[in-house]
Amino acid sequence: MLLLLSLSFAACGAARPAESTVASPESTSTTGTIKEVRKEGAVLLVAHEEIPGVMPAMTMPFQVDAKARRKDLKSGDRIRFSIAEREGLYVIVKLERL
Ligand SMILES: [Cu+2]
Repeated sequence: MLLLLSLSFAACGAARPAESTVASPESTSTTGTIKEVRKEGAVLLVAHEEIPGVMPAMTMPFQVDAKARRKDLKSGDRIRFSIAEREGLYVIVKLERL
């Protein structure tokens, strides 16, 4: 029983690192400048810094999770945000204005 338990812990531990490099962008945060606010803040066009291991610096649109949306953003604002991958798209899940 004890052996079985420790085995399953070991398996869990081994699986975790690979998973987190690919799919834990929950903790992947970066900064950027808003270029355009679309759909009342549901979509932001952002010129963002490099996101190490995810993508280089670029300007791209991001969907914003309903919980992270803000009404007070405008083009030119500097933001810090965190992204998570959902169905192949990067979605902003945390957002603050700098
Ligand atoms: Cu990008």
